[in-house]
Amino acid sequence: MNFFEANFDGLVGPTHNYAGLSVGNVASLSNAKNSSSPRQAAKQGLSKMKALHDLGMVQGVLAPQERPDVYTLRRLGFTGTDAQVIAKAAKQAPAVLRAVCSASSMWTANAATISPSADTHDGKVHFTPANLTNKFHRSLEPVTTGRILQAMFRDPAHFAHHTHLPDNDHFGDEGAANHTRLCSAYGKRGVELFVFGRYAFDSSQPAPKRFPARHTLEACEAVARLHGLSGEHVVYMQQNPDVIDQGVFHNDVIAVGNQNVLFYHQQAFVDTQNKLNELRRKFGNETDLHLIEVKDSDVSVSEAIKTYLFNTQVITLPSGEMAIIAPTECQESHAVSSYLAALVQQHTPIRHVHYYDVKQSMRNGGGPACLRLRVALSEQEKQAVNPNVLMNDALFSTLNQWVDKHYRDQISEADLADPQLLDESRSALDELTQILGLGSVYQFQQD
Ligand code: SUG
Repeated sequence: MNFFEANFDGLVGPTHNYAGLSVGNVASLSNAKNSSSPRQAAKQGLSKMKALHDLGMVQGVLAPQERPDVYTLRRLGFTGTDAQVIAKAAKQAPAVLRAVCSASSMWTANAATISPSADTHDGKVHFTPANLTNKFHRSLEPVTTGRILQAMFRDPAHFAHHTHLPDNDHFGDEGAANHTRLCSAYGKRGVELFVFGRYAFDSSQPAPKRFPARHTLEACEAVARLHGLSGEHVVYMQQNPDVIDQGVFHNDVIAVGNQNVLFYHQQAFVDTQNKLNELRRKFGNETDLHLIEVKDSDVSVSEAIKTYLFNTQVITLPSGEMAIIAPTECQESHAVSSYLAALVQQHTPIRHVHYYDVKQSMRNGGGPACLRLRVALSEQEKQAVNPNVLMNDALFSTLNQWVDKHYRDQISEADLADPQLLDESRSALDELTQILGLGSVYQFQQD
């Protein structure tokens, strides 16, 4: 049977803005309060999706969430009509209003952890939405994420959906941003590599000092249990606390993998050699495992954070060759672009590099890999996916028109207090659920 990897990219929501909400994420803090362009952001994302579709990849769209989240404002004691709730929050708690307006669900690498059917105990594809507890604005996402995933992957014969882990920092879970699957082929059982920032129940273990470690070992173990993975096919690696303290807030800012390739920075992990030996052993020798380590002397950690060299997508093209999908920031850096030009000449499966402009997202710390959720599927499982969410020429043009109709060109901090923004966002999402055939996944559609 034919197996492949599908990428589901987050469609940027109508409230995309720069609010400086993510301590530990350098770009988010340094662009705080700049004005944003939701329309441009959504179009940059759509262009990347279309480009991957045109490369012959299976590409899907993951819908954004309803923002501002007035339900959360009500839970926090703001009362009255929706417009009054927003006005009161703007006056009394502007930082809270900024948080409930974030379009952060666009970074779908953080939406969930997915284990393909070849790895799980019951032969189904398993989904666990990430609780994203470490950041208030992101902790508002998992319930709706779960609903949207269920509306996309409906068939219980193929897809198993779990509830997100308990909402507490002990089980802080950032989803697939810290999860990589290595395999000889998509349909063969793989090794699932879970990367965590700290131990929740053992404070004697190393942990970052300056910035938060958002994801715990205990969260990784819980997801592996839920998905019915065999211990012989799972590896847990700790992120180097020093790189978290330099701004590597997710592992996908310093490492990325695909099939038999793991591409990572020399400083990414703790106990690197032992752990990579475990990975080699569990991977087996059906095919060569390429562990491509980038040295400090080639690209420093700070250059990697600035350019997002590792927040690239390593994809397998229909030809069987691999390509790196990189942000234009990599092309603009001499160190990184020359590294990549040399890499594609070496004896690894990576033969091509393609650059795309996702600057609107990059300014909040979200590169090409943050914008996508990977789901390895068989042909039969793909047939069971809601077909309306799969990218093609017609959907690309419909979604571009939809963006033109509903999105503002510019948003600044003051605009977040405009009650009109909620109405605009709701009418956009209402229409989107019809385009994508999602049903009533949003709270406002259920009231
Ligand atoms: O969670 N930024 C996101 C970026 C997520 C990137 N994802 C991956 N690396 N997979 C975050 O830090 C910033 C929002 C703001 O500041 O307005 C933000 O949420």
